[in-house]
Amino acid sequence: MSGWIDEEHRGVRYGLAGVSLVEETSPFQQISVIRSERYGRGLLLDGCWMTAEHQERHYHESLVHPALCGAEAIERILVIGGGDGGTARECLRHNGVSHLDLVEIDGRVIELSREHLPGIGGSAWSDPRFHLTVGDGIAWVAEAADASYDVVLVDGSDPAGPAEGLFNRSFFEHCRRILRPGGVFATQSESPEAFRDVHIAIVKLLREVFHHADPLYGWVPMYPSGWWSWTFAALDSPRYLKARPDRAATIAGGCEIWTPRWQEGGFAAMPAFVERALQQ
Ligand code: SPD
Repeated sequence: MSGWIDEEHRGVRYGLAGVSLVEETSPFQQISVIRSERYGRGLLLDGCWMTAEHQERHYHESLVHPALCGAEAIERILVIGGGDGGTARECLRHNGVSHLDLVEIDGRVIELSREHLPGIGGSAWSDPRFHLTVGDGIAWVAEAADASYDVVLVDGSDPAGPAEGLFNRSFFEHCRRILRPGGVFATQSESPEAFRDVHIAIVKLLREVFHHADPLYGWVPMYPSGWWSWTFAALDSPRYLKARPDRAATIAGGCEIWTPRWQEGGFAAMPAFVERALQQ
């Protein structure tokens, strides 16, 4: 069926012209794969845009590189969610990564992404450093040993349905506990426009749980409002704010969006209403 495929959010539609390729219900959610005219193949979960071939870099480069260019070490990485493989792909471009665990709750998201959107995970799926678990990320962090990861990245969907538990204090406290000294935590933190209160609540909570937490602002064109955020946190210093030149040099040439300068601008671009809300 060809036509408009929309995410509807609070009386606004965010849509692409295209055709539906797959509609199925997994034990966790409704999964849709589409082919759009503008951005290639795309994935929606429960009717919300997750990714699309020709714009996924806005999201994945923004989540990954400030964390991996800021952490003291990047040997062991944990990705919670991220079943399309894009976050793992960007992490594995860093030579210093020797082990990456990806824990995705919905095995069908992985299978359908590999079948219909193979370029998003790219070579990550066959990389010997990549270790896939289909399971509950919340249980994984609760059971992981203290100080067992250098970087923890949460690539979940919106805080409803299976992703709801990825945004609360207990989950964030476990993420803090399993980080090694000098480690960095990062999560997608919703839109400051379309999910204003949720965005502010995530940043406030991360500032309570970690000593340092700061949102970076960028764009994901098909997400509600297009204006998006990722929040980075650390215990020892806001080490994610500035990219280490050695790490940046190895990945910048292959990025479409991310550069050290773009990153600094993204952290500086906090809108006034968020700044005021965080001061209260
Ligand atoms: N509103 C959409 C938030 C989705 C975040 N995760 C996207 C998955 C891309 N790997």
